[in-house]
Amino acid sequence: MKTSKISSVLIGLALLSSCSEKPTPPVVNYWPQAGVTYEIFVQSFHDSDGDGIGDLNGVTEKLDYVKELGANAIWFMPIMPSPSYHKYDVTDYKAIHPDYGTMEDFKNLLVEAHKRDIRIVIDLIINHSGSGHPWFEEARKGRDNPYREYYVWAQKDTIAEFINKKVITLDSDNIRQWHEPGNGDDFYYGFFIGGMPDLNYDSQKLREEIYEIGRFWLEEVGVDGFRLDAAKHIFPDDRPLDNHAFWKEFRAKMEAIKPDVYLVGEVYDKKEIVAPYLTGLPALFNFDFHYTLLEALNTENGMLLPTKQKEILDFYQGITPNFIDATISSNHDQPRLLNELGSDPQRYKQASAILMTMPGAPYIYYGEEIGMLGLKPDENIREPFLWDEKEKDTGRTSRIEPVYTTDATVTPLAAQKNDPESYFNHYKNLISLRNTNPALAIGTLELPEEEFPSEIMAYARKSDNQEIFVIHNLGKKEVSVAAPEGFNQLVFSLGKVEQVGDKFKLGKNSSLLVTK
Ligand SMILES: [Ca+2]
Repeated sequence: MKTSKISSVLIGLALLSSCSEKPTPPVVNYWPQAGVTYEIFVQSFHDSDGDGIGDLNGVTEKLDYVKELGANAIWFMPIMPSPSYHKYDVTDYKAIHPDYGTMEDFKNLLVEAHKRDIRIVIDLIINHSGSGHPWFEEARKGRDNPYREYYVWAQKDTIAEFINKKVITLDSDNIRQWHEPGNGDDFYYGFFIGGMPDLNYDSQKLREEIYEIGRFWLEEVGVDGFRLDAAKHIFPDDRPLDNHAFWKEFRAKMEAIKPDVYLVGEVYDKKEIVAPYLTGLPALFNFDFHYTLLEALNTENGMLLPTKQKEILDFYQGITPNFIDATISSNHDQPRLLNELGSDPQRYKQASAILMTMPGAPYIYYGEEIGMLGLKPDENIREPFLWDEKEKDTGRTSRIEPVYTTDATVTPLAAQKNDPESYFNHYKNLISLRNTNPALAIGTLELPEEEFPSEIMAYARKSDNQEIFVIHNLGKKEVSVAAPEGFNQLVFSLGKVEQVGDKFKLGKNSSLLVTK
């Protein structure tokens, strides 16, 4: 336990018995059920060859860093050939983008990651291809082309009313979903943009191609799993049952190749829409968690998140007991978390303390652990990681010109490592805490029976042999609260915490974890 790290911020916890006599509990790898996954945008992470573009060898050089942070897995945003900087419009499903390196580089990365017990999950974008994919180049040639059925086509007259229909959803602000290919009267369907034509899953031939791509990466290359982009859009919104059935089939095909394959899906919606996908996609991102966390912190509404999270978990449990709740506090599509929290460092630290002490399998978006900044457009929430001061930072990438994360606004990692109060050490301590306390990793979530002031977030985490009670003061003012009887042994604290009699005084955005 991290008693030495927290002693400087703890005042007068005289009645708490000391944790120092106890042996350090073992570090357990709880992935995939409850371990931590680190999301990397390769281009902005670490450059190994001096061309300014982050690359796979650059990631390999930083695997020890990922290990030090305490993450058990990495999710790579797209690494396949694609014309865009973000690479979500794939033109070759069985290759590595040349800017990122070679297939040999990637296989070497896998070997080195696995040596360190780090699993590798890659983005697989199969809702749509890029319009530059050879399948689409062929398909657009005409109705008789053998690849025509890989995409979704409609004769112009039959979709007249849809052509200019304005559709805005949570994950797309596209205003037009039917696009003109430039020849003939047929339009093609592209949910996001014209450059991303949707693949047609009514075509058995297309399905077989996709399963073969899955086999290639799992069997020939050796990845541990996939993050499935836009999983809700395989079929249009009025065909949810076909969507659920497709993912069940996809899972069965992938498990036949690799029984322990990890599949995490992006279904950007509320729990009622998300939950039915659990039968096909055993892990799903919890976007409600992200939004509710922000709302709770920004409105100082203590029980909003635990209540919501309990509701979600109970709802999922009703669908299947075997699911992985992939919790997030930010990702590559959201403004950086520190910006979302009013650039308040203490509130920011508390957000990660909440993420890491709640149930689920938390994801950390690269750079959050050093407090990177960024607002939309998307390029600016995907800025270069700061390894060291600019003059000394040989691995810093330069393909994206930073607007928000610069040496003037964010302390580079090298300096943060030496500061026990830094964001980096805060994240590292929290992950370590989670990986050494089974209640925090795999325990149930229990809401308290006691009433607390409105700005107090309180919950218990309970595993077979351990129970931890968690209290966060989301407010700006000091609040005095009592932990349940018998919970007098300190596990962790953040901010100003003071024990007075049988109560705890918690300062602004401070947190306390106690056990019996
Ligand atoms: Ca490079």
